[in-house]
Amino acid sequence: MEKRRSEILYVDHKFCPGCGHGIVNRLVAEVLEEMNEDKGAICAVAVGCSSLMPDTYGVDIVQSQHGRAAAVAVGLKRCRPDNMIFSYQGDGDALAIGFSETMYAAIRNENITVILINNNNFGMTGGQMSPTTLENQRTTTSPYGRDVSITGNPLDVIKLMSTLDVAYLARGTMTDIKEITKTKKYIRKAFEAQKNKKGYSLVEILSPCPTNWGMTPLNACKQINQTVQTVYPLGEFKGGGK
Ligand SMILES: Cc1ncc(C[n+]2csc(CCOP(=O)(O)OP(=O)(O)O)c2C)c(N)n1
Ligand code: SF4
Repeated sequence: MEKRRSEILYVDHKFCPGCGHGIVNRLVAEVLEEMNEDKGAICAVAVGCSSLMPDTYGVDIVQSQHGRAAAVAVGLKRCRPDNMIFSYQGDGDALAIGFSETMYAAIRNENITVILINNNNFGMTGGQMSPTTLENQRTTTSPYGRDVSITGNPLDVIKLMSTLDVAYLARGTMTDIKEITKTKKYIRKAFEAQKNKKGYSLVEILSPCPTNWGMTPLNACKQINQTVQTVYPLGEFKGGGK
């Protein structure tokens, strides 16, 4: 059978088996192609597993310093206002060291799109606790489970940004076909907001990291469905009208 694949994805991705990044890469590629924006799209990545993209993803990509992808995307958009500009970041990258860049791009309602992969940990470096790690979740730096009396509560960035004057906020996941379809719709709406010059758009995607969660891919998806999404609810939170 003929293998259907977006032109942007010109070689196989390098993520671990069962990782959510690969599926999200595909969704972003499909949306850009369907919107005829694939040729001029420019992506900013920083560190984390998203930094594996430049080898496999066929749009121009700027490799930024840790956490700085949103600021780099803002610079790109201001120089190239007619190009589709997005950052593609993990939660450790965007919400730990890059928190300031992430928030200030939203506070200024910059006309960029942020694709945020929330896998509840710093994946590439071995599964350390990140701002989004769940209460009691074991990681390599919280071996007895995250103690929120010491670390504060898990960070819900969409809740935080909901108070801001931004164009579009949504949270999806990719645990089954129904959710993948919805998440693709969210990504499309986020890029449409940018195209219509409405301002800042962010789609957070709850994503499994079977390698660091120590789970099979199927159990990692179950963990998202049964636990993660009770802390980080799915849906559109701003700008969700047609
Ligand atoms: C300035 C700097 N600090 C720390 C690191 C180490 N580092 C590389 S990847 C990473 C974690 C990224 O985690 P996340 O953004 O959640 O992405 P994931 O790998 O989980 O997709 C860290 C801390 C670095 N490369 N540069
Ligand atoms: S370490 Fe986790 S996030 Fe990174 S590629 Fe592997 S499964 Fe995906």
